[in-house]
Amino acid sequence: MESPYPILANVSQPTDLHGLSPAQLRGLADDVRKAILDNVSRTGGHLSSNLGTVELTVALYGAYHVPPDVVVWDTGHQAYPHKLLTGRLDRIETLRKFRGLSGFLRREEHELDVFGAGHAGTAVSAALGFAAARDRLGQAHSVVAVAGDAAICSGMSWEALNHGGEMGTNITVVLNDNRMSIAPNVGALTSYFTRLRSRPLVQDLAYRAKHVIKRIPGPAPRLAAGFRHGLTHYFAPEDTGTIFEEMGWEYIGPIDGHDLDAMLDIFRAVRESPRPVLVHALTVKGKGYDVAEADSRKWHGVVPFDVQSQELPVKAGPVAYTQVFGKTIVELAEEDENIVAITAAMPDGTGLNGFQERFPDRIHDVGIAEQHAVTFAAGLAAGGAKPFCAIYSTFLQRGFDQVLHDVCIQNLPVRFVMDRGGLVGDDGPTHHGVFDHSYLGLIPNLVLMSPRDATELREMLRWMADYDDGPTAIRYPRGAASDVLPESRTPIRMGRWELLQDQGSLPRNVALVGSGSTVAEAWEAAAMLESQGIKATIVNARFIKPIDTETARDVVMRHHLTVVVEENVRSGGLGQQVLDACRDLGRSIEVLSVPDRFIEHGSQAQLRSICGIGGAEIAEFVRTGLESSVESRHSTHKAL
Ligand SMILES: Cc1ncc(C[n+]2csc(CCOP(=O)(O)OP(=O)(O)O)c2C)c(N)n1
Repeated sequence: MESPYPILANVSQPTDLHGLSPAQLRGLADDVRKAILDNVSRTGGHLSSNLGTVELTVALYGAYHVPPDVVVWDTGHQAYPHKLLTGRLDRIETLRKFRGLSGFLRREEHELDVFGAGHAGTAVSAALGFAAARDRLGQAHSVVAVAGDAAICSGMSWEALNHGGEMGTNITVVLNDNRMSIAPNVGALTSYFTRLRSRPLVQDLAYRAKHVIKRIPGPAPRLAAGFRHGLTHYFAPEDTGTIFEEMGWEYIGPIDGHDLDAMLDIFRAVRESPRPVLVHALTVKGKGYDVAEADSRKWHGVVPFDVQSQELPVKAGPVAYTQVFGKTIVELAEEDENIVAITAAMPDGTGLNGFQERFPDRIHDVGIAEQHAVTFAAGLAAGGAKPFCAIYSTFLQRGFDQVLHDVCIQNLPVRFVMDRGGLVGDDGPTHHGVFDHSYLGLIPNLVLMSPRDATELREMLRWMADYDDGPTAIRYPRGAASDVLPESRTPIRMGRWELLQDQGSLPRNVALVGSGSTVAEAWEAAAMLESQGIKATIVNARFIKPIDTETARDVVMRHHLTVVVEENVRSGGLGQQVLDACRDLGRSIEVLSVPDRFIEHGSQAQLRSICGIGGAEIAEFVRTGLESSVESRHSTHKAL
């Protein structure tokens, strides 16, 4: 049967593109776009960004010689065309599924995923590293970084542009400018890019450019000499010194990032440059799929959908933590005009979009700039405002020193709100928030909490809003807030846990200590154990820092076995704190946590199960643990 993607089906590596005619390359781009749409509609994933990079990727691989040339993709969420052009068409239907293709780039997945990503703003730095290694090893290939207009605004990209302009070696940065982050891009640089966009397109000069290039006699060396005099000179009439040129980069652009022929010409020329070049390509997010072009924000990351109906399924089911935060922060801000919110390019993902609509002058979207977001929040707090800084757990890792140095040493009341704490599911290892118990738990002054359900999140946020004595943080998981837990609840008090169910100290009883999502898992485990005659005391460790030492010691003392369950790595986590606090009690304490390795992508339930922290796994662990401890008590008696 003929493939629905006839040209793409015959491409297994980028150099295969070199044998294709311009018309075939255009056909290939159509195949790639169709393959993305067909497959993402079945698997879910990042749609709009990938529809926008189709021609750009075909042009890069048509012009560069990959390998040995190197292409580094920033973030990696826009690299599905790269996956398709590097022989992964037959596996694209496994995208983001357990043991299937990653939604980002991974060195383990393919040799041409030369540099893994998931967090934004790393490509220019990494590509410069490749270029410096090439120069050191006396090699001659070209190096490219592709970065979006939001990623390029991140601090790290500018640190790299600063460095690269001085290094002055062969490297091309392709600025993939679609004017969008996930939400519309923000900041002064974005306005600057808009001004650059208004220049005449390079294509309008293509005729002249071609003639200029043709007039430079001889092949590459002569062409390179041309570059030494400044390529911009040949391509752009208004070489009035863009910010990039001032920093030592040639600037080529703007260029229509969907004009395959023009891009092929430009990339072929730029490949030879002995100096750093930035190519400014204008693309359209969602290109080729009307609804995604019209609303790329909605279609940035999607669940499976029907291509024909052009509609995303409406989410049903229990309320998500993100929505609970979004609603509560608006209520709190109605009551206290000092409250301001900060997001690092994620107003939708963090749930701050409602706040943005209601209080447009009280939200600061700082762009992909988590480090700045944290220190900016510290300044706001020092200046007397009440900042709520909402950053996913995984992205706050970027701001670790800022949390420690700017917020916590000065004991400033910044409120951190971290969505996606724990295993996030299909985004995989770059996005799991399984380190925050550890990286925040080790910092003095910081109070860290995690809610067991939606109601507790609301109460914690209220408690946090009233707490002015120092920095606070709440972490909660991706997805629906659990509803399996008892409705009765105790008020939040600093550093105090909640005893959800107390079964007393009979020999076959066990104590389960959970925090956040693992309280529900412990609850489920308790129900399973009950049917096997094992009763479980359940503790809601709502404060991860400081822990409730009194309750921990009391519970551990009264139970033959205490199991702490946390959706975080073991090192530096809640379990280790409990072990430290109860070491002298001579009781058994076990810790179930995320193991010391990077966890793959898959569904959250699958991953919890693999990590041994799902309800069924907790129950099984307790059952075998109790049996073996009873057996060992028997054998000790026998030996005596
Ligand atoms: C450090 C970090 N912060 C936030 C994100 C979440 N994020 C993923 S893609 C994206 C927008 C990227 O926009 P851009 O670089 O312009 O690429 P485009 O999707 O428009 O192609 C954001 C904010 C991230 N991946 N990394």
